[in-house]
Amino acid sequence: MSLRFGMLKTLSTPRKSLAALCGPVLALGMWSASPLAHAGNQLPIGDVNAVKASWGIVQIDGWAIDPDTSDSIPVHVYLGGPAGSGELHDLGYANVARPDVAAAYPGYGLGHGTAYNLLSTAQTGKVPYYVYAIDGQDASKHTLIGNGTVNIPMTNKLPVGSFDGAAGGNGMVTVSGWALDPDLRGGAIIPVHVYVGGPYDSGEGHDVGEADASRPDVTAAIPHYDSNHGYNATFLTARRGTVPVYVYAIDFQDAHSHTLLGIHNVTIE
Ligand SMILES: [Ca+2]
Ligand SMILES: [Ca+2]
Repeated sequence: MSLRFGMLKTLSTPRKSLAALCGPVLALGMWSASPLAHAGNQLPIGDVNAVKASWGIVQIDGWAIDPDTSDSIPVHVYLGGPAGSGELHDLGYANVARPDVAAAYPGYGLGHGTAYNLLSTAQTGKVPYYVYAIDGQDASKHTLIGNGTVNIPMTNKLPVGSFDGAAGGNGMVTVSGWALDPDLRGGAIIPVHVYVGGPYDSGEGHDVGEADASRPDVTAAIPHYDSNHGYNATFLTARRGTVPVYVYAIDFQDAHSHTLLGIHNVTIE
């Protein structure tokens, strides 16, 4: 059985043009109720608060409000150039709670942040980015709420971690340890695959899920990876006798890459 490597589901790379995403212009009478009465269409406001990048990934945090409505509005990001020439990433609606923005713009509600969406890109090096908030009433109109240059690393960092312990039982194996991808700080978690009786090309494969169990010692020892990165799994096996157990951590960006975290021998009855 081989490792079940596949494309990462959480990454997406929309390629549609800005124009293709623009809907029909709404008539004035269809506008949503406005917190601030105003005669004409007002263009969105917003800001980009932080930009992060690792190999293959850009993350942008910001907010956007259309002054004409308390509804959330879409945000588009272009990498490599402005709208029309760059690589489009549709962040969807900026609807993540941003209490600071809500406090600064009372009457518009809480949900106007973009959070750190994962934008998958093949671009590397110093890459220009442009962030647009799309008007809530006229999708052909937008506001550039931030732009600059993000430095996208040229190389992928492979997972790190540990295979701390293993135990055999009556037709069962238990493994424990921790794993994380150094490219992704914060809450990103990665899968762990275990092979009994040999490495991934000859052993019996088990996908034991993502390393998301509590490991306060790891959290304390490795700053900025402040999430749960432990794994602790017990599973059935057909193998018997004293056999080696291999544990692999699967890379976050590239599911074809992995790190062998360790090998332990167990005895299975
Ligand atoms: Ca508007
Ligand atoms: Ca990585």
